[in-house]
Amino acid sequence: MKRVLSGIQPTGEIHIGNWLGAIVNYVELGRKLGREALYCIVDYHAMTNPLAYEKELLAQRTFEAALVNIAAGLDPEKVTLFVQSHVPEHTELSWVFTNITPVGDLQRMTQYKDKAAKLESVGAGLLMYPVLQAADILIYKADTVPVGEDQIQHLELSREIARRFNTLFGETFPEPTAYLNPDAPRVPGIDGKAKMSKSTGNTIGLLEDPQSVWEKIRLLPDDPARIRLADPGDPERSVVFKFLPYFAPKEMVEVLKEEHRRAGIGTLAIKQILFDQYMKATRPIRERAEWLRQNPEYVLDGLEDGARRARQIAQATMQEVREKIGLLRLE
Ligand code: AQP
Repeated sequence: MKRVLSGIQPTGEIHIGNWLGAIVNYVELGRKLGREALYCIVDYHAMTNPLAYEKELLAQRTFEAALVNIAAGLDPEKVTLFVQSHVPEHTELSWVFTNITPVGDLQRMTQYKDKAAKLESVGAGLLMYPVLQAADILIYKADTVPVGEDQIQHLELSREIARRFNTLFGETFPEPTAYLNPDAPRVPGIDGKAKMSKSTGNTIGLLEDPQSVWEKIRLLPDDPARIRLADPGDPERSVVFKFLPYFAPKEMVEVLKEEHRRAGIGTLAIKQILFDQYMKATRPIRERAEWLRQNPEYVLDGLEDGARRARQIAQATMQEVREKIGLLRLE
């Protein structure tokens, strides 16, 4: 059976990059492609970066990530939403994959290099991150993975791992392909440059306090050449216009670009429109999140049920893998 799978790390507040880059696709993709869909809160991945991992916060962040996904539209009765550590077969399969993955391939991963460069001591888990990710996907034999552009390189490695396993042990895994949101493959951070990312702290949260969101939007850099209200601007050089199309209708964006070019509207007024549109888009998610906070058992029951369903598939795959790699079996 063809399946969709994706994962999200409980490393901090879910942001609009996660939402637009990945979660919006989670909601519809399984139904659209007629495939079973599984979504995973990857808590073991959250341990790989010591700058983002905090023991005291991990459980709460995991719950919160599940809550936000449900609030954003994932229906735990229609898709399988679960926590990675509740299905131990992921880590078991990742060990098998570790043995068929060249260290050099892992050292070439851009995310590994970027993160390792910020650390005094690099744990082996950070290097193995894409191997565990390959196991997350392949344990369900998923062939479609809705992700942001930042995950393309890791996904290519998952394909290579699947190929290598199939060559060594016989046809077992499909080669999974990425499914990007063409409108938001890479949402920038609030500086307009680096990718928006929980661990970088350059985010606008999906459920962030409105006052704090406004403060961030208020400080978004405009075209640096536009100093006074009367100065004409170039919307291509304005970070405000990088965010506006995510929330405002196309026609509205075009009108505002034109106004910006001919200095017909002040930057603060455009920022106010961006804020209003962001609030409009996120309001239903905020309302559902509020309800879920009052009814946490809905989230927890969904996760329990999800882990049970995921485990059935994962156990069957592991059984097949154990046989193929030649382990001694007792029954
Ligand atoms: N800025 C983004 N634009 C589009 N998609 C994005 N994703 C993440 N950031 C963007 C996609 O969201 C899914 C979950 O990814 P994640 O949990 O790794 O998100 P993160 O915010 O990137 O988390 P971290 O902890 O800060 O990780 P690093 O440090 O690795 O960036 C994925 O599908 C991702 O592509």
